[in-house]
Amino acid sequence: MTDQQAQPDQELGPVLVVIPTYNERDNIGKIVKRLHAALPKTHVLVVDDGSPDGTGQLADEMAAADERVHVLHRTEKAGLGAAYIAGFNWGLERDYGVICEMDADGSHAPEQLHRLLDALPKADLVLGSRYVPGGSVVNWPKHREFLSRGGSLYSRIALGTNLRDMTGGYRAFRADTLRKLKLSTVASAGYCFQIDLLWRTLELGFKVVEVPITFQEREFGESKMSGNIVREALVRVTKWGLRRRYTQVKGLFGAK
Ligand SMILES: Nc1nc2c(ncn2[C@@H]2O[C@H](COP(=O)(O)OP(=O)(O)O)[C@@H](O)[C@H]2O)c(=O)[nH]1
Ligand SMILES: [Mg+2]
Repeated sequence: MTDQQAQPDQELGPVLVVIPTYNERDNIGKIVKRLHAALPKTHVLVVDDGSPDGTGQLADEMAAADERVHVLHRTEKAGLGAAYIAGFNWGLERDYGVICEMDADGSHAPEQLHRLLDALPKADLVLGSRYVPGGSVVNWPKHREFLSRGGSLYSRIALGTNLRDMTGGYRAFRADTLRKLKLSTVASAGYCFQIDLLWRTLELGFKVVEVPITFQEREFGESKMSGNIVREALVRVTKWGLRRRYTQVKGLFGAK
């Protein structure tokens, strides 16, 4: 199937891709252009946290010239998680049937979005996965890959799932899945936001499917990844894991 054909519109409704940005002026134009070359009907929502480099203004210019592009301006850098929640809520207030996550920096190839969308009719959430057969990481420093693989492995064991890439940010949700996740109670900010949403989805019994993607490290601009983001994930995942074990043990002894 070609990229142009891959549109689940008829089945699931129009597709919105939410792209959070902080200082992505050199990237945002390119990524939206590539997305529309691959999947012309897709709408984009850029969620910009007042980027000092003028990403927000550039996005406004793009939106003025193209009705498929929308922009949500937020006043200060409040983390990836908060930006996505605001973007999801914007999409859920409109008639999108599918809402996707994608980084602005080119790490997630728009040409591969159809892989996620093609799998969505048989799933409630599709994860673009670096760590299933066919998936890969290109140009990432070894320590980043180690951290990412380690984070997924730890989450997999703590939360008892068989998913390989739990921290990735290339995803396609059915809007109906997102509606059930109680987004207003999500407090995770960084990487942990991805694990948090996934864990909520699994706990509700939704079907999650992984499809292979090629993750490419950014060429322009800087990563916003930090030690705090890693610590937040470690603490929260451990807490969810312990709670899960506690519930299991309680169940074994028939306690209420
Ligand atoms: N709106 C917003 N976007 C952010 C924030 N932090 C990161 N992003 C965006 O989230 C995406 C992934 O961030 P990035 O720094 O590339 O993280 P990395 O890929 O893990 O190194 C990029 O599009 C960033 O511009 C934030 O605080 N607010
Ligand atoms: Mg990146």
